[in-house]
Amino acid sequence: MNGMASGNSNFRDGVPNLDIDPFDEDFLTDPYPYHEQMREAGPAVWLSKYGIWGVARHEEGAEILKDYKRFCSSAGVGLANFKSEKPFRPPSLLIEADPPEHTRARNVVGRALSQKNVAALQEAFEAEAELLVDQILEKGEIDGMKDLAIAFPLKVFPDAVGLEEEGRDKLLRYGNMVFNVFGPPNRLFTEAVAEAAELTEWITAHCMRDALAPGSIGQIIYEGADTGEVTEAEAGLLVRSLLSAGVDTTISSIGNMLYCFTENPGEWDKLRSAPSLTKHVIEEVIRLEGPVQTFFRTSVEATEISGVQIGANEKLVLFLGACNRDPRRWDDPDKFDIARKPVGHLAFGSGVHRCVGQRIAQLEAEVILRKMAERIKRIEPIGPSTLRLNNTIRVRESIPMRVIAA
Ligand code: Z7Z
Repeated sequence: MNGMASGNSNFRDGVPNLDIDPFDEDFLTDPYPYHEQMREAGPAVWLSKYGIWGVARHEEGAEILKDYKRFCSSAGVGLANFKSEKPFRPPSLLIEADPPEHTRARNVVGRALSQKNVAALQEAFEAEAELLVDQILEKGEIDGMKDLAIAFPLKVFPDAVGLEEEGRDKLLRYGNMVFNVFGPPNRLFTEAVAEAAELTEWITAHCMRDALAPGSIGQIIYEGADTGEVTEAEAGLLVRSLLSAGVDTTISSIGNMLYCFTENPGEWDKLRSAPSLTKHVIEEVIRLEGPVQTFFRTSVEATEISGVQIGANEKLVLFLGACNRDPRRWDDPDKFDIARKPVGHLAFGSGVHRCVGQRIAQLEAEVILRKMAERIKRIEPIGPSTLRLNNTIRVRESIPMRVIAA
C-alpha cells in the first residue's frame, strides 16, 4: 500500500521521507497524485522503501540529467546498482556508460541515425501509414493499440534497422523486459526476467552483421566496426540498443497520442484545421503522457541538490513524467493543449544521453498523425482504454475507438 496524498511525510535529517512505492501497481496505474505529493514535498525526497532519492521537479530533474560528472549512468539507470549487483544482461554501451566510453559509442549510433539517414526513411514510413489508415477506415471500429500504435512502429522501425520479418513479436517481449528490469524485483520484473535467456539469445543472434539487411541502419552501425571505432561485438550491442530503446517507446507515444485525442476531441478538430501544429503536438503528448516515466542516476560523490545533501554512490530516481507537469515550469500543466510549444520537456532526456533516436521517433509519430488528420474527421472512444503496466514505460494495452472518414 502506498502512503498516499495525506501529505503526512516525516523527515529524515530535515528532508521529506515518504513511504510511497513508485513501482507498485496503484502508483503505476495513476501516478499523477503521487507525483504532486513528491513535487510539493521538496526538491529531492527520500523514498524509504528503496533507500533512494526521488526527484519530481523540473528544475532539479534537468540539472541532474545535464550533469553526468556528478550523476553517472555507469552504475546503471535502473534501481540496481551495477557497482554491487550484476546486471541481467551485458550493460548497454550507450545508456549504461559515461563519457568518454559513452561518447565513442554515441558517435557511431548518432551517425547511423543522422538527420539525412532518417529523412531517407520518410517515403517508406508514409507508404505504410497510408496502408494502415486505409485498413482502419475500412474497419471503422478498431483497437488503437493493436491496429495502429503497435502495427506501425513494429513494421517500419525493424524494417529500417534491417531485421527480418520473422519473430518480431519477440521485440515486444524484449522491450517489455528491458524496461521492467529498470525497476525493483516486483511481479513485473520477475515475470519479465523469466524470459531473459530465450530473448537475449534471440536478440543477440539477430543483431549480428549477417542477419541485417543490406543498406539498413543496422549495417551503417557496423561501418563503425569497419573504421575501428568499435569492435564487431560492440557494433552488435549497439544494434541491440536500437532494438531495445526504439520499440516500446514509440509504441507507447503513438498510443498515448491516440489516447490524448480520444479524450480531447476538440483538440482533434483544432489539429485538422492547423496541420502545421503536428510537430508540436507530438512534443505535447510526450510532455503530458510520457512514454518514459522514470530514469535513474547514481551520485558519484557526496553532493547537493537545491540544498538537499546527497551522499556518495546513492541512487536517484528522476520522475520525468512529474517534471513535465511541474507547475513551476508549465502553465496549466495537466491540460492537453496542442497549441502549446513545450520546449524544455524532459521526455527525451537531456544532456549527453539525450535520446539519440529522437528524430526517427518523431518522424514515426509525425507521419502517422499527419496521415490520420488528413483522412479522419473524428476519432472517439467506444469503451474504456486499459493500461499495460510496466516499471518504466507508460503504455496502453488497448484503446477501443471509432474512426470516421473525412
Ligand atoms: O542501449 C540500450 O540497450 C538502451 C535501452 C534502453 C538504450 C536506451 C534505453 C532507454 C530508452 C531507456 C528510453 C529508457 C528510456
